[in-house]
Amino acid sequence: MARIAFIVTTCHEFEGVKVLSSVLKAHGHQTDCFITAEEPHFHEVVEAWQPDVIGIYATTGQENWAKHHVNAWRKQFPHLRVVMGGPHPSFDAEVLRDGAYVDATIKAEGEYAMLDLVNAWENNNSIELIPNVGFLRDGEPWTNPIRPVIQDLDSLPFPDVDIFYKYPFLRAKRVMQVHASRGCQNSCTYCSVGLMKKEWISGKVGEKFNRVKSVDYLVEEMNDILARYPNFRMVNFGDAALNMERGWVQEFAEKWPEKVGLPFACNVNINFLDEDDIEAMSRAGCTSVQFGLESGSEDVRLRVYKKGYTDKVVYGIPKLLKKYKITFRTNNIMGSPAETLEDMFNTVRTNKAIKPNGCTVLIYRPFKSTELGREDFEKERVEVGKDIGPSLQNDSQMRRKDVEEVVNLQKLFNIAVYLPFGIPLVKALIKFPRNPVFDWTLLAFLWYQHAVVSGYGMMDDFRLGLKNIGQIFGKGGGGTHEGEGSKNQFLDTLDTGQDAAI
Ligand code: B12
Ligand code: SF4
Repeated sequence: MARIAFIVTTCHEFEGVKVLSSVLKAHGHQTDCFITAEEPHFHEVVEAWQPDVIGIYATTGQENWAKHHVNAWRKQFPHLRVVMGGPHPSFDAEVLRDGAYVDATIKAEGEYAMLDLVNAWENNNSIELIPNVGFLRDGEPWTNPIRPVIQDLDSLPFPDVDIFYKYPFLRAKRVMQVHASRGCQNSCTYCSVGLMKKEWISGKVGEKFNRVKSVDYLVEEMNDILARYPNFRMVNFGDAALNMERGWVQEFAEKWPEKVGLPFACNVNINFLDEDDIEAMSRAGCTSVQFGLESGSEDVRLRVYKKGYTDKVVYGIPKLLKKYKITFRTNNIMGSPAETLEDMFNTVRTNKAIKPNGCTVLIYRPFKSTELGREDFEKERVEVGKDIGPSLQNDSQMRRKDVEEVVNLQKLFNIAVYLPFGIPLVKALIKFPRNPVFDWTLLAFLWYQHAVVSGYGMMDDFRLGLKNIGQIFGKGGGGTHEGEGSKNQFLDTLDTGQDAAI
């Protein structure tokens, strides 16, 4: 039996970590999770738990936040092993070069790779043949071929919520985070999902990247959680799209109201949504949805981002959502190489026309794990040394003459959309240097949209924002904790729930 401590730096119940934990527990190991913002004495608390293995979850920009902690823990526990998983090491295993920090990485879905890895470490066996595992081979980072993604999500034990709900704040808040599926129907060029599909799927007939839990499994999972944590008043589905599989929402609408009965918010893929689905979702208790508009230009949306949403769909679905009294938020991208500043104002105009209840606006970030990001690096469109922290809300890494105006427009976007003379006003304002008023304007809108439109509740969302503010405006390693690379960090990801468009 090994003791595995997951460490995360965002106050959020992560589906991936929950499932890894439940699989490890089912095989006799002990696990816990430690969130920086929830532990005033984070370093000491992890140390006191005496882990054998530390598991770090990282998106790009977050990969180094735990370095100084690990260096110190290693002195206490010479046998300690450290593994990093999640989107960043799934595509970039360079972190392995610092052997004092990370011993192994895991690419793609981690449940059984992590189990094999922990077992191998425990029994002093070699890790070199374990699928999905990365390690230093002859001084160079190397990742083994991966095993197929888990086809039957119902074969997994229920996600281990206890490691997150041990924290009073997470279990007492209004909204519970749940996942009903994995994958995504789209392959947007600015998102890592496209490469996941290329690299994680072998091409065998019938192998699926988009998978759903059965409605029966989901309902049972929910009731298992609610029996122990009865305070939740609402559910937020974190999946890229709740309508991941045709027909699923219809069955869901039959069973959810009677067997669970909580209202919910979710992301939707508007290409696979018709009036019957929207009616079913409304009947099931859906109060609010989000979808990625990304650009007001159909050409950019279809040709550059490969989002697949035509103007007909973008203008048509909101009318149906309004008919069934479901509020909606759009996700929008500012500052990609495909757009001029004027194009970005066209995104404002499209939002004005379709009248969402809120607009989430993220700054384009070139990930090397995306089609568009790779092209940006190849064509030297990226200011490589510029530290923008882990978030997509703070700053731009693109080389463009109008970069400051783009970043200011992201902060003031909602003013442009919702004030009658918003566009000329914001056109004038973005010429000023970035300042705290612009940053607080962004936060105020984010707060309102989460709290009111998506139903998180004012106080919960305010507290969640404070706990997570570090990664919105933070630089360096991206952590809400004291230590190297985190001096500037205070809030993290207020954007909980805007998954589909990140
Ligand atoms: C839901 C979601 C969110 C949610 C929940 C976050 C989460 N990570 O669960 C919220 C809204 C909070 C969010 C926020 C952000 N997200 Co997000 N998000 C997603 C989304 C849509 C689904 C992720 C998911 O839940 N998958 C299902 C679960 C089961 O898989 P998983 O979490 O990846 O976990 C598996 C493996 O990664 C691995 N694993 C996970 N953790 C660990 C830990 C260890 C130790 C090991 C060994 C393995 C391991 O095993 C797990 C089980 O198989 C993806 C896009 C997509 N469709 O995949 C983007 C995605 C992950 N997000 C992304 C980004 C950029 C962000 C933000 C930085 C955006 C921002 N605010 O500026 C923040 C970062 C927050 C954070 N600290 O992680 C990027 C990451 C790209 C990259 N190269 O890093 C993605 C890939 C989308 C994209 N644009 O490409 N996000
Ligand atoms: S951006 Fe959203 S919709 Fe597009 S591929 Fe990524 S998760 Fe799917």
